[in-house]
Amino acid sequence: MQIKKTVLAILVTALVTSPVYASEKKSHHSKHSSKNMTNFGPGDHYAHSMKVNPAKFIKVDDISRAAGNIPAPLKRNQSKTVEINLRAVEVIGEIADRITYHYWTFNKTVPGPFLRVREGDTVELNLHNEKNSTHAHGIDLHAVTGPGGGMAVTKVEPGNSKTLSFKAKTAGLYVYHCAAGNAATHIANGMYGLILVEPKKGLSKVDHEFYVMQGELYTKVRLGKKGFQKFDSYKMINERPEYIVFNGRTGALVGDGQLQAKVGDKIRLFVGNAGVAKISSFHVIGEIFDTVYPEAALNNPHKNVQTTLIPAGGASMMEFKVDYPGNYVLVDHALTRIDRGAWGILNVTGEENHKLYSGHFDDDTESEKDAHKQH
Ligand SMILES: [Cu+2]
Repeated sequence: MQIKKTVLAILVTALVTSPVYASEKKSHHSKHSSKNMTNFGPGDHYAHSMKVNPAKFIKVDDISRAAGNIPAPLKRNQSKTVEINLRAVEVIGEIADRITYHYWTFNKTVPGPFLRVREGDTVELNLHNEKNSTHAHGIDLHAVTGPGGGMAVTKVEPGNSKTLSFKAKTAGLYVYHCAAGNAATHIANGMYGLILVEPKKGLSKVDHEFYVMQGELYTKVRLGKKGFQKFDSYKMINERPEYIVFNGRTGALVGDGQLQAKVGDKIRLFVGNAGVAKISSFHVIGEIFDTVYPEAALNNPHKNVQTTLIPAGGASMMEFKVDYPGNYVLVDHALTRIDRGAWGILNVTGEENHKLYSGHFDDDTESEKDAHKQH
């Protein structure tokens, strides 16, 4: 018993005096948080409040990344070395009309760029952290095998750059995110995206591919309140987001941002969930997914699925043909979340097939009304 206690004491002492652990704790406490609160994670303390002067950051017109903004399928038959340049940029963007937020981003949008490489490629990823950033940033890509998924070699201070080299050895669709400091805080503030490692034989041909990513925003003041919103770390640790959104803000995939297709088109959705807390029950109202690659594992597709789970820090791939014109609403089917922003529109144009679907349509469907209101 005595021996066990001694071993435990040595372990605890080693942990507390470990240089990395000690320095992170110290720098964080001095900057941001109360010393009275206990936390048990290996990263910085979650308690985080900082004075932000919005005037010190660039204001972006649109924080969201367009769903169609995806590199084309790769046509190569060989592996190569791919260079990727990312910038950690803190900006002011709008969660909704006149509701602004200090977003932390990769390349000034949420989600960050859709990265596309081929199985077997060597990726050289350069990460630059802008000079005016308030924090060190870094990147953990779930496509990487190795400590921190890249984070162990990419923690970069403002004004500096770092390079990570990795072999994309396993095909799949993966989340990437910043994991510096308190990782959850950096994700909640917008630092996430998807990387597709295309299998050597490529993916099947489709007419449209779309990039959708669910995320959460933890603002101090309640949903809908106008003005500049501060981050609330207590709401984050209590897993109570005010906003749950697709592609960075409310209404990102509505109006000009809606997904567009024609009757007969085959669609592929790449859907990621940044979390940081909630599991997404992803569904498209009025559609059935012909094929789902659950958790984006490419080898075991499921057929004819209505709703698919996307874990926090996970992704899924869905394929389906659109058969009838109209608006199809993308949702997290934990449906109260649509009022927090988690919805978008897939608009399909073309001929009606009354054998497939008929009845008297409302002049203005609910979803269209909402689309106009948002826009
Ligand atoms: Cu970060």
